[in-house]
Amino acid sequence: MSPLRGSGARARVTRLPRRSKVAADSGNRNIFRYLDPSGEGQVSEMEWGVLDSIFKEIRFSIGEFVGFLDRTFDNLDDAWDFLDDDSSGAMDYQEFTDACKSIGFFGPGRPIFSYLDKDDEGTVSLQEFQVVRTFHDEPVPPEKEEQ
Ligand SMILES: [Ca+2]
Ligand SMILES: [Ca+2]
Repeated sequence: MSPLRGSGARARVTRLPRRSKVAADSGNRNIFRYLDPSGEGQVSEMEWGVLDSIFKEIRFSIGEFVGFLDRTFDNLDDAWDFLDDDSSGAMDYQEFTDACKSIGFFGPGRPIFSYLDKDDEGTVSLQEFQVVRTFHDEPVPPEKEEQ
């Protein structure tokens, strides 16, 4: 019997998981993966609550990170020149952690980096880095002032 017998054999198409009812938008994708390691594309409502608070925490951390950049550099272009230490046009994780140390930022580096690395390929491009500008534009929470 020929092992090649069976003309009907065809490659099995692996179906992508159905889109979760909780949409994992690009900003949340990396975090989403933490909570959905099996990749079934579903998070329960309870998990979503956890996700949401993690997400807020990461946004807060990035806000802090951007604050550090602000205090250290004149503008974000200068910050980028510093972050992309070897001027390769992208910041890898090593460059990121080195830069964090240099500016004295000891926040949660990995989640911040993962957030910035939107396409998840392991480096943050200048274009991906632009997202920090949105943290700039966020209204600063009003300080509790007398009067
Ligand atoms: Ca680089
Ligand atoms: Ca990237």
